[in-house]
Amino acid sequence: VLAHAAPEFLARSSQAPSSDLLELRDGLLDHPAHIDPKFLYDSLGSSLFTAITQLPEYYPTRCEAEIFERHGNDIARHIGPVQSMVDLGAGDCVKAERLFASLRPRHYLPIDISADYLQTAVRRLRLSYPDLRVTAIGQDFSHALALPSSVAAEQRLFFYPGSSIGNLSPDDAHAMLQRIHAQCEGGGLLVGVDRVKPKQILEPAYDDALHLTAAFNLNLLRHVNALLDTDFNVDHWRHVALFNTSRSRIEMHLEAQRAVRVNWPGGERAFSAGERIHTENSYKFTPQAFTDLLQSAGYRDIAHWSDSRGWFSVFSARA
Ligand code: AVJ
Repeated sequence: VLAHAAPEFLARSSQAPSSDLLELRDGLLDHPAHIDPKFLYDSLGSSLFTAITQLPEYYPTRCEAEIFERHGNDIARHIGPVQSMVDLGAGDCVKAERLFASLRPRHYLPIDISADYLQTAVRRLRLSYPDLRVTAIGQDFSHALALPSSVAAEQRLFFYPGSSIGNLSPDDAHAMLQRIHAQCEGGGLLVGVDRVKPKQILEPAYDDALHLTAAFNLNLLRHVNALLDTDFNVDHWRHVALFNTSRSRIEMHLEAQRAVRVNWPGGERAFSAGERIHTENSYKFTPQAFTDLLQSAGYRDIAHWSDSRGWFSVFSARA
């Protein structure tokens, strides 16, 4: 249920919906166990991710910024006029903000599961851009995309940066692209995609020397403890990141460093030493593979730009 928390702030209640809790519990009981990566983003998790984007090993954010800096004018020309800009997984809203000057949206709609974090970002934006209409939406858009009916359908741009789409399985990515397509006919999509490259570059980006990614991954257990009343002891787990070449994805896991029993009201799960919980996939694409995916989801006029090393690409397509 949508509720008005503040003018132009639409948020679900701060409690996770019961379907999320069931999904979490089922994932913990599965073999192998898994937790959806959206649960990485409690308030501390969002801050840790922002810190990760500043690490020397974590190249995607800088590569994408380089693409917008070098090719921003071409990209804006390809997109055409923008009335409303819907930012999927907006986080601190900094990426969208850099495009305001070239895209000149009238109405900005950041959506993020981390509602409190988003609200802080939006407060700052409203001061800097008094003429921009901002509607912040604290929502999990992984299953359904619900936009307020007051948003003009014409010249709507969906912005899905940072290779967040890489978190989805190929089937789920296809379904997400179709859902976006259904909501932006006459408009378009601007999406950032991380590219296939050698393991020697990929793995350190997800297993950095400062162990920020380890903290980001382990923080998931604190968040799950808060949501499910589980008794995970973070000290008993270690961060694992590896590139799965055949599936073209980075995988993050949490590995039990010894035999562990996890309890929660109404359930428990035993993990043996070395047993893992799968916490994230981050798919890497070739430009051809992503072009095919966009085409199969119904997009046309597909163009893409890359950074100087060819590590990351930004795609613009019409719905
Ligand atoms: C926010 C999903 C794009 O997959 O690179 C960063 C998340 N995980 N380090 C990514 C993440 C570990 C990030 N995305």
